[in-house]
Amino acid sequence: MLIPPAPVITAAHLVTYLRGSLDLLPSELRLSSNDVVSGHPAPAEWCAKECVGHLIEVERHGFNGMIAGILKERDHLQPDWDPDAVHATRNDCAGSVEGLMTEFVRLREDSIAILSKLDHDDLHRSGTHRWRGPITVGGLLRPWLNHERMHFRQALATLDAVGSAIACDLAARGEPIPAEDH
Ligand code: NI
Repeated sequence: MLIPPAPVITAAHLVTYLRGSLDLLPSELRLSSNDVVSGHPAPAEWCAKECVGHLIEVERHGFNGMIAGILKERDHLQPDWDPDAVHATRNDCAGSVEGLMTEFVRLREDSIAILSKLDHDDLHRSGTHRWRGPITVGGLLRPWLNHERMHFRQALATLDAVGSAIACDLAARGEPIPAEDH
């Protein structure tokens, strides 16, 4: 079977997608109860707030930060960072939705501003990513989009799974189900 090549992702396409989740994620999390945003579908799985915390850190270190570094200096080498240690330190589970959303919106607006200003020459500048190796600015657009889609879906699926589990639990005990948990 012939698999068609993946279409080229432009910075404008990525901006459209990042703007979409910038609108949707804060409204989804703010509309959900604290039990739902802090709940885990399974013990080893993230709550929705942790999904957003992960999006923030990978954007900060791997995409926004990487592109900003490449634009600033030749042969930029991504500073080393430990995603697991950063994730543990953030402790998003215990944090407030508002604090998390403020951080997410601020970084996301900065990312959109950076992407919106990229010109043809910028897209061909390159640096070295710790895990991906030598990469151009243009080469980071597809991985960024893929990463965003993956964890955007994960955050929404997590809210659905936890919300349904809480509603089932309340129904089983004959208790009223709050509107936002339906
Ligand atoms: Ni990830």
